[in-house]
Amino acid sequence: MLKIHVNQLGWRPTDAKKAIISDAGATAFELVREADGAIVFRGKCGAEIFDAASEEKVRVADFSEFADEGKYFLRSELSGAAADKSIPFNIGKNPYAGLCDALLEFFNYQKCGVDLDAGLWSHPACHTSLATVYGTDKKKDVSGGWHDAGDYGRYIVPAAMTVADLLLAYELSDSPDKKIPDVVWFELEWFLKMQCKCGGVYHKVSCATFNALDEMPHDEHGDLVICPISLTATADFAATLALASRFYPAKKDVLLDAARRAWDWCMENPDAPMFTNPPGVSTGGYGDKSAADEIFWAACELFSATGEKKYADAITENSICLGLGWGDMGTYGIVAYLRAANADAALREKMKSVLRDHCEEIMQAHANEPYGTSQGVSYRWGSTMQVANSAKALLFYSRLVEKTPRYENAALEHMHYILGRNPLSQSYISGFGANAIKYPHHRPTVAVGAAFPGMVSGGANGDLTPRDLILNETCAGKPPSKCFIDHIDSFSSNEVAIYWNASVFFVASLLNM
Ligand code: 9MR
Ligand code: 9MR
Ligand code: ZN
Repeated sequence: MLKIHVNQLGWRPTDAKKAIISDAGATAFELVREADGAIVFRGKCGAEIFDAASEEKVRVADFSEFADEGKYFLRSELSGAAADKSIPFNIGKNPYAGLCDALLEFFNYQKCGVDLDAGLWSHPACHTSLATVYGTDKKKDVSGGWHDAGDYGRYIVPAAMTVADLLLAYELSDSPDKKIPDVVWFELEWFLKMQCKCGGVYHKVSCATFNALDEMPHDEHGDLVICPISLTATADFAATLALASRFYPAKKDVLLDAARRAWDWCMENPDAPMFTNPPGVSTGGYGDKSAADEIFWAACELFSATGEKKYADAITENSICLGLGWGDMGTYGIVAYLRAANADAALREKMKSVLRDHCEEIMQAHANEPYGTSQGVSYRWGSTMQVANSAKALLFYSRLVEKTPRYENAALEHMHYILGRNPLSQSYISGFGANAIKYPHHRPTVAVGAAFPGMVSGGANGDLTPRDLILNETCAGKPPSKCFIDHIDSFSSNEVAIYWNASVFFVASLLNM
């Protein structure tokens, strides 16, 4: 068991560099050059800290002042045991080279409905047959879009936040050679197909049940079912297309028209029941308790895109809400409103202060978490995204309201957790880090027998989802941040998903990693 936890890619010379040693007996540490074993830096460990999420006493090994480029590892004497070593890592100008490209490349691999030319993972077009609208004999072409995750369902709700993250990453990045990723338009074309003539948007399309774990996409031949229209999918669709309309000038009218019709449907059907899988369908549900946050987001995006009064009227102090996960989307609404021309000054100030309070809460939790997170003891299905989402909130504030260096630094600390500085010394991104995930719950990975680089794993899940047998077998009784297994069967700790990739991509690209 590794006890000295580092970002397995390393650090940039001028960044703060802190490793965590999960052994209170370690009091001093050495930084050793890998090539010749020379000790290049010695330091004292910080005071003992109790980390609630791993239920361990840890110490910080801070070597920020050492900035010489090279490959190193850390070494320390542990209580009563021999010296322990960390995984070797780089100090260099760009230890994260290739990371953002790989995180984005994932969206090419997840393409549905087209021939995929991608080495080992190549396959002919999948899921191209017409789909049946549930409960009718109506057939519809809804080909295209991305497979959601390790399964081949295509769901509007999680796809909406994915598109938002990719477009906002483009918009807020200060990289000189940025460009709008082509794969986003691929997804938007699918969105357009998922709208009914009535303006409402179908919640999802998939086979009725999940297929075998070792099936390539084109080998899934079950009938495709389009699930009923939902309020959350329709509001998310309106928000996403209104947002996208400013990125694709040539398509602006098509996108805005679809977004407006979706909005009108929401206004005409405010009491539509929240989505649950209809009888016979058991793929991803993406149900919700409330659509208020999705409607708030849609109103803010449509107002930002059109400046029209009817959307402004829907935005009130009471409607302001927070959230950056597929179930709670409020912060995206704030982000849209803060960018809108002609926004109401008082409402804008209110939203800034709501976002600032939220960021301060994140910073308070962050101050108590040696691994650089702000989770408390909450590690649930998709915890890697939740870690990235806290960083995302900090970056939205810092880039849209006021440049805030301590928020920027905290966001980077969250990334160190994802890249291996965590209680398990586990890099949650395939191909990045000496101990990166290798066996994600991802059908093409299982079918081919190899994972492609740049996939973000869901991560530690202290809830021990009962149906996830392998997670229960290996992690029962463990503290929340240690409930993880790099195993193809652990769908609740080691699946991959488009919105987990997009969240991490957003943070990594804004931080120029
Ligand atoms: O593979 C499925 C995965 O994509 C879902 O996230 C997960 C949760 O609904 O379910 C997985 O399917 C499993 C099923 O629920 C239980 N039996 C094993 C399946 C994995 O092969
Ligand atoms: O990411 C979703 C997570 O927040 C939920 O707790 C979980 C159970 O409802 O579902 C996750 O989403 C899965 C979806 O239902 C099917 N495709 C794979 C998704 C990631 O595991
Ligand atoms: Zn497909």
